[in-house]
Amino acid sequence: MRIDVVTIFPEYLEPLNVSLVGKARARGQLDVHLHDLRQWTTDIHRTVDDTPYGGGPGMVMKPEPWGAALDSVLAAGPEGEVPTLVVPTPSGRPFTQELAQDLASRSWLAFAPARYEGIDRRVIEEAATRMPVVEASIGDYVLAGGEVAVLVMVEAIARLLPGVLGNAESHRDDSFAPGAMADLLEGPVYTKPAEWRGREVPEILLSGHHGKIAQWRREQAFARTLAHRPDLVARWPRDAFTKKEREALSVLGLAWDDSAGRFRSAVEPVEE
Ligand code: 6GU
Repeated sequence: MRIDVVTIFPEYLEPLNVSLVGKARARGQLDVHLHDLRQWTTDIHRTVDDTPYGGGPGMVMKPEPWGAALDSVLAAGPEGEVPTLVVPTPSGRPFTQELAQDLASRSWLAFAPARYEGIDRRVIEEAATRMPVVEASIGDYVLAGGEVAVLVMVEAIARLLPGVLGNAESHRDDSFAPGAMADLLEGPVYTKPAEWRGREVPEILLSGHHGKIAQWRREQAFARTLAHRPDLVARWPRDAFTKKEREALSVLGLAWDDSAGRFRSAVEPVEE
């Protein structure tokens, strides 16, 4: 996969040289190109922002440098191909595991992280006439700029590329991976020693009963999801659970509500 990033802070992307992503680059699985947006400015001050039309606080990134940057990135890539342009912004669609998988299936991504109040809208509109554009947010909080969001997205995408994770099974059980564990948070994990500071590893994990261990892990995942993400509980389909698992859910106070068409707490209503 080829990745281009255009930013006024290329040094902010240094972590792309480290760990999983750094190794994927060294192995040639990821071809990352960083570009300083200011190289496409034409004035002596290398200006990338200006005041917003209509008034209001902050500054807006000017269209001309971004337009020239995207032209240049397009021209530098494989003949006849266009990248998918990813624009990190708190007003984008949620960056989910599903979106990470979609983006991981593409051969070329270009990231356009903004500083200030954002990029002049016409840049995104004009780019969309030439290439697929995805505006995405990594969560319900506001960062000072999109660079950290690029790091988050690139790491989530890179670990899904074939051959990047050591063990091909490693993302099978990820929280949010589609399949058996969809919409279920992962439960607790343990390693040696079996006793540490007076605390013992749950006995079931030492039992060698693989069926019972799998069942226990599922129940731990149910409890963790209920505690931390009741919104995910409301997405569980009834038929995703065996009779035995529905018993475990009822111990947690969760029962299928036929009129609501979802599981809900018999004790406290599940938050919307
Ligand atoms: Cl993608 N950018 C910024 N600036 N803030 C964010 C974000 C992105 N996602 C959540 N907050």
